[in-house]
Amino acid sequence: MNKEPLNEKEILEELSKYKDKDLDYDDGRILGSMCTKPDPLAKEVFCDFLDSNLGDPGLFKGTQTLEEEVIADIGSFLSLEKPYGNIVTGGTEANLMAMRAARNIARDEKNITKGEIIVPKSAHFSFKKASDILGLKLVEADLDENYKIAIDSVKENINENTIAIVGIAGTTELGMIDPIEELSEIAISNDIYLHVDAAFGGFSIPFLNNIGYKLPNFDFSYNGVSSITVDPHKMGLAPIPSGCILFREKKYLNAMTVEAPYLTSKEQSTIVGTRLGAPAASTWAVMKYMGETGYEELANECMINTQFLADALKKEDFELACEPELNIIGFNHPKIPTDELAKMLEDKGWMVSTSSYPKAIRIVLMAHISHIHLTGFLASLREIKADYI
Ligand code: 0PR
Repeated sequence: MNKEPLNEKEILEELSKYKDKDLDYDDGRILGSMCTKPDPLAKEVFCDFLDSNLGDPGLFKGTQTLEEEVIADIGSFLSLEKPYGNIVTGGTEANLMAMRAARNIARDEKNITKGEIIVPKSAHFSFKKASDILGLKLVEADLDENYKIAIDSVKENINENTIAIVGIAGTTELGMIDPIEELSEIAISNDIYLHVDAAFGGFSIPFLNNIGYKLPNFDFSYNGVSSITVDPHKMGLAPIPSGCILFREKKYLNAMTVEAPYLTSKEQSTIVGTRLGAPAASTWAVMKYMGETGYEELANECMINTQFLADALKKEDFELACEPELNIIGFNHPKIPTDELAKMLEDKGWMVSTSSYPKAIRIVLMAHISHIHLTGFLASLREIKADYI
C-alpha cells in the first residue's frame, strides 16, 4: 500500500501497463470465450448507473423499472407474458437461484429434505457449485450420440428425492440444445421442477428461428419449464456482469424471500444484497439499441462464420466432434493430440479452449470474430499440420 497518494496521471499510467497485458477482443485471437466486446452504448450507460443499488430499490425506482422491463422483454421472446425474475451477475448465479427455488419449493410442498438434481453430463460447472452450496446431490444423466441429454437416462435417475431436472439450450462445450419438449413432458408427469440453462443460447436461438433456422425450441411454451437462465453478457452484447433468471410463477421467488426490514423493499429473494444497477441499465440500453432485427443479424453472422469454419476444417482433414447447432465448434485432427494442437495454436497467438467431453479444440464464434480472423486461423492450422505430420 502506498503511504502518499498518487496523482491521477500516475495511477492511469500505471494501470495502462496492466491493461496492456490483457488480450483485446478486437484482435480476434480470443477464440474460446462466450463473452465479447460489449456495445459502446452499453459501456457508456454502465458508467452512468455506477451508483445505483438494486439492493435497496426504493431509492432507485428508475433502475428497478429498467430491471423489470428487461425481464419482461426477455420473457416476450421466451413465450412468457409475465415473467418474474432478476438481473444477476451471470449464469452461475441465475442457475444457483433456480436450484434454490426448486429446493425450497420441494422442501415446503413435498417435505423433501435430501434433494437431488438431474443435470446432463454436459451441464456447466455452476451446477456443481449450486449443489454444493445448497446441499443437493448432483446426478449426471448420460448424453446421446449428439451430446444431448439422453431421455432414458433422465427417466432412470428419477426417484422420490428428485427436486429438479435441468436441460441446456446451448451447452458450454459444444453449443448443443437438449430436447426440452421431452424433458417438459417428464417434468409434468413426475411433478418435478424443470430448469433450462439457456445462458448461451437464450439470446440467439429465438432470433435464429425468427429468420428461418429450425432449431429446437426450449422456452416457456412448454408447460413443464419453470425457469430459464439467459445471459445478456454472452450473446446479448451486454457488459459483464449481466445474467438473467426468469421464473414462470412468483411462488418460486417467494420461496426464497427473506425479510429485509430496514430496506425500502422489506424483503429480498436474490442471493446478492447490494446489487449494482448498471447491468440493468446497460442491458436495457443494448436491447433497445439492437432490437429483434439487430439480434437476428448478430446471431446469423455468428452462424455464417461457424458454417464457414466448419466446412473449411473438414476440407483440411480435421474432424468435427459433431455438426454445430449453434456458434460453437469442437474439432480434432486424427494425427495431432488435442492438447498439443491447442498449445501449438497458442504459440501462434490463438487462444482456443479445449472441451472435455469429447476432448476437442473448442471454438466459440462470438461477434468479435470475423471472416478475416478465421482465414488467419486456418492458415495457422495448415502450418501446424505441415510441421507436425
Ligand atoms: N451456463 C452455461 C451454459 C454456460 O456456458 C456458462 C458459462 C454458465 C452457465 C455460467 O455463466 P457465468 O460464467 O456467466 O456465471 N460459460 C462460459 C464457460 O464456462 C463462461 C466463460 C466466458 C468462460 C468467457 C470463459 C470465458 O473466456 O465456458
